[in-house]
Amino acid sequence: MDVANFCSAAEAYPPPTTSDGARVAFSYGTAGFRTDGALLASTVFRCGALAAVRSRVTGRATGLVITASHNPERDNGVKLVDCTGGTLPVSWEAHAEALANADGADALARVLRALLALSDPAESLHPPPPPGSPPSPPPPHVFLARDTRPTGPDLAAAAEAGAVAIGAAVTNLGEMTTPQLHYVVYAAYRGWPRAEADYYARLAAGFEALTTAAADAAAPPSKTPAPAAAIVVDCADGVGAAKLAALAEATGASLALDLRNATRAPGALNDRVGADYVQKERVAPSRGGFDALAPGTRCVSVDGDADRLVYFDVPEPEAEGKNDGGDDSKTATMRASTTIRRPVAARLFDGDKIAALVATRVAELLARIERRRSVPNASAEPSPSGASSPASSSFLPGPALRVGVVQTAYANGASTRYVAETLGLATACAKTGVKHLHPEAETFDVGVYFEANGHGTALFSDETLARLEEARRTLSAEIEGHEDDEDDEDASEQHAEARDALGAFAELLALSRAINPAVGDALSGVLVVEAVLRAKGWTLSDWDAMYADLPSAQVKVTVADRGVIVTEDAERRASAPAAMQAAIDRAVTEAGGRARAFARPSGTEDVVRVYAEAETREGVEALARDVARAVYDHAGGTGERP
Ligand code: 16G
Ligand code: MG
Repeated sequence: MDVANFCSAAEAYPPPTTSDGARVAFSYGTAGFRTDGALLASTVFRCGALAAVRSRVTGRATGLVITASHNPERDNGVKLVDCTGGTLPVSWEAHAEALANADGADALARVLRALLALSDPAESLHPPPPPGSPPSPPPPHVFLARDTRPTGPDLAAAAEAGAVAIGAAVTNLGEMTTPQLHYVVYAAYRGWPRAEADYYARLAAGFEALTTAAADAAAPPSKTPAPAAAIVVDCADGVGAAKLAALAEATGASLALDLRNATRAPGALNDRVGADYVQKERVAPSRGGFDALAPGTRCVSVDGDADRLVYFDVPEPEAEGKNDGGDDSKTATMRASTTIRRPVAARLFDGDKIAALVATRVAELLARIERRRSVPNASAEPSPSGASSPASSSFLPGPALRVGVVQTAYANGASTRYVAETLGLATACAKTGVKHLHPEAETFDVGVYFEANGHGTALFSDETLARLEEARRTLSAEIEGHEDDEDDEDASEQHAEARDALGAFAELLALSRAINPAVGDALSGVLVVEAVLRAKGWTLSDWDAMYADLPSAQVKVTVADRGVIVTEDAERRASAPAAMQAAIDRAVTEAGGRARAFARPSGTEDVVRVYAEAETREGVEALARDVARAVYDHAGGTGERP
């Protein structure tokens, strides 16, 4: 890798300065560098080099996406994708910042040389690279993609130039969603087919298998899938529009999508449309004709780079007034910001509800697989050890699978309670951002993770998939071998159980293929939600009835330096300033019942975010205000006191 060549190429990408001549400082943030697109060329050029160095150190291709997700169209950003298909390890974010902020050719060369001296990736690659065949493409190699922002082509060219200048090869994939690029890198790591068509084919085949397996198992007529009415999708005028069209084509007639806000009109991207808008404001997208839809129409919103989704519907007119004025879980920020025209209230199915839905189905399928087989006279002959059932009596030999749901501090307490108490599954809380949730989910055999804002997926470990596949094969052979035993009553009961378990295996394995295994993905999210709703014969109202959200509120507080707030316990508490946390504790105690609140510095904006939930709307508003005041008073608030 040629540092001198890189430094001379870097001269074409000078770092920006502010109006008073100071250097703009870049920080990696919750999900990469993100700011006004006009300021990013030097950062993106240097990130191209970082992705190349990371590829060299890991011995595998890495990725880079030019996107600012749900931000306004003038913004842009860069997210680095690690060779495994996940996000850049947190330990490398400091390297990215050092490179982005290196001042002058000497400093740049110094940072790069230090990086090139690294001989191993620091964190172990998970899973380890498959043994045997040499990596393809050979390192250093960077896969590159961008969303539809006007600054995208130039920034992608800058990223490519940076990677090439340091000696890497680049595959520029043009426009893609963020999860598609993650999938390309994930597939390359495993030696799988990685063309865009392969991504659609995998998802479509998984969806087909998922819906077929569920329909085969649907015994009571009430469980037969409803005819698929078109789902109305708000594409946020982003890159998801074209990709959803391609996905719908790949799935054929089994999934009808009515794509709205699928233009490339200047300024339209994320402008009062998209998952972020719908989730934060709890209203339908302001464009796309959502106000004219029949109440109850099933709708989905994705964000600008299609890595998150929320479902919603527009309630009956009489319910709408109630929802608009008194919806318990609406955020307090909503009313102030929805001034354009009276927005159409939406009944929201956020990331918490999606996680609960997916976890419910996984738990149901596992219950069918892991239940004890009925063995004639088994209860009359307890095993010598006194154990009531040998482990092998399950359709899945070996230890029970550990299924967990990973959320953040923002998850509504009612959803956590539903997962833990109604489903009986493990729950875990991670810090905000996919880079924190994903590794936590990997600690389970099946880890479902979602942020309330709609970012998430379900991860099946390789070992789990191998176990499920093996057990399914064994069971299938066993069933074929006993096809003739149907006249025997005991045998026929066992046969029915075995068939049911076989169906559950098929559905679980199909689920793992319909979902993007690399990262949360709005496209695969739609497939999975649709398949589960169909399998359960559920309407949106059935889904909504899983649990009722506790009233919650979010507010922003501006402070002189949000860095003074240090969080702990997955951001649920602050270790500093101590007086701020003490005041928050007092406010929570006063709110009583199931009240909860926290304050954390944003990783994407210069604000402190306050979240509160309580048993009543009045209670939560008072709590949010008290916590905002605690932040203002003890963490250096600026402007007007909340
Ligand atoms: C980024 C994160 C998102 C997180 C949000 C929080 C990814 C891919 N995106 O958009 O997960 O919810 O930041 O922003 O990780 P905040 O730190 O400003 O609250
Ligand atoms: Mg996004």
